[in-house]
Amino acid sequence: MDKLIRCLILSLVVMSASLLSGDPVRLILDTDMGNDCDDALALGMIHALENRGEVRLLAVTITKDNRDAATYIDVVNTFYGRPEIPIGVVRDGKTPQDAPMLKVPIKRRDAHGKFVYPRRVEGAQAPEAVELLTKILNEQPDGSVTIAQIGFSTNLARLVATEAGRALVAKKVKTLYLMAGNFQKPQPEYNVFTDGPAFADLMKNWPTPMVFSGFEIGLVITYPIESIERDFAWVANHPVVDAYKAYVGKEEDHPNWDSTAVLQAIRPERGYFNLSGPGTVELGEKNTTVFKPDAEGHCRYLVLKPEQVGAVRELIADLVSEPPQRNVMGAGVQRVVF
Ligand SMILES: [Ca+2]
Repeated sequence: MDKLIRCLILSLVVMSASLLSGDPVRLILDTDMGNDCDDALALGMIHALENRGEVRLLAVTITKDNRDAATYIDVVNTFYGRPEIPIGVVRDGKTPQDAPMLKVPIKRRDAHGKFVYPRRVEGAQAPEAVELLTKILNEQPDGSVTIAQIGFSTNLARLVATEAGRALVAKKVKTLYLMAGNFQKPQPEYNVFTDGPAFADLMKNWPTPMVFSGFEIGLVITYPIESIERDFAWVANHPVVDAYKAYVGKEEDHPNWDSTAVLQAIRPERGYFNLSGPGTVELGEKNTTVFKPDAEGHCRYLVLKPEQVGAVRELIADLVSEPPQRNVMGAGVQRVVF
């Protein structure tokens, strides 16, 4: 009998351990949606991985100061059956310009005058990003949150500008993944130079580990145009495809910087990339990123594994083009009947 009870206890322990390791990554996405279609690809990929129970998207915060960005993100979340995901917007932020990759899908109407892509909120109604980040982090268990920053550092630098903000991040955030910088050449990278002071502040104040996907990674891991043309045949209209076409404007593969940072954030243990040793990152001359090896440093950057490039490229394309599990009809799109 004793043996049986011990066996039962052991299997319960094993079961709970496996449940624990299978817990979805609690993710916040901070994006400059609208400045390049790779943010839209990354958001589509997150939803596909959430369908598989690998991630839970807690919130999306935006550093592009244009309200269409929030509307478009809500359109995509609604398309994937998750209109409840909170969205926060930057105040007095960078790049307020309108963007066709946002305008085209959010304005599209069908023959009856209805939106092709329903949405829950218009951007103007969304709360301020740092307030939302503070609220969401406070609600999460300690040490449980992953953040992926795939735009400028405006919001996250503001979050850790105060002692209270730094303490909250230190308590709640496991790792920050960033698409930022260039770790191959001393060249300025868009996400860094668009808000250089915010990047410098973030590097000074962020209290937990950071993993960078530099410009050189997404430049090689492109999104294949064949996928845009062939892999979405299951649906008549798709907001990520609309964004890709409106942004790229021609039939070609497009660098996919943001999805690489997000993939590593959700699947850090799968060996898609090598990791540099530890070090520090700071803002260099002319908005370059300077990495200094340091055993005490809490920054690392992704290094390409040449033998994995093809596999990662296909994996991301398969995930982005994966059909949503629910609410496809509710999202006002037509499923192709085979
Ligand atoms: Ca971006």
